[in-house]
Amino acid sequence: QEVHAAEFEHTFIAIKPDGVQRGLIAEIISRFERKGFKLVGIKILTPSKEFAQKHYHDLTERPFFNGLCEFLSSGPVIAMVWEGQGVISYGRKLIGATDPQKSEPGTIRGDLAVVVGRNIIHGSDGPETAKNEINLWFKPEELVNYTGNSEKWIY
Ligand code: 3AN
Repeated sequence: QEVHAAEFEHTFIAIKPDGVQRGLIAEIISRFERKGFKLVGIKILTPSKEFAQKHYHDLTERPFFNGLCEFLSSGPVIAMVWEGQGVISYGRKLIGATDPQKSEPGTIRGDLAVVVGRNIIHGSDGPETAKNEINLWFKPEELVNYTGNSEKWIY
């Protein structure tokens, strides 16, 4: 059983192919960065459809499952791990509601997306999914562990 201090909470965040192709990578990263969360893993890759199916395994019964997996594997995705106190639930707040028509202005989806099937970003919805998704997308050695003066401002 691993024991982690609250500030070492991790979440998995992905910028989906629409976010990448619309040129929103820096915009999205900057919202997490300016909040004070810490980027500890990042890569760009085009997932295979099989990989997308693994990522969305909870949604296999949903009618949009196939289209969703086709979409996620249709182009490059930015896969990231963000660290910080409360980053899982606050990350969801930064992202906004699943349907961009219902996401509040000021959230990533509220400001930058229009339809649910093209909602530009994914974020883990709880501690268990965060752990599973990080394990699926990253090897332990792909994550950094660093401290510096910034620790004074990152909680
Ligand atoms: P979230 O991404 O906000 O956690 P989930 O886990 O319910 O939402 O859905 C995963 C993804 O499935 C969403 N990001 C969205 O791209 C897609 N999705 C959800 N509902 C629909 C829908 N009604 N039609 C098409 N795609 C959907």
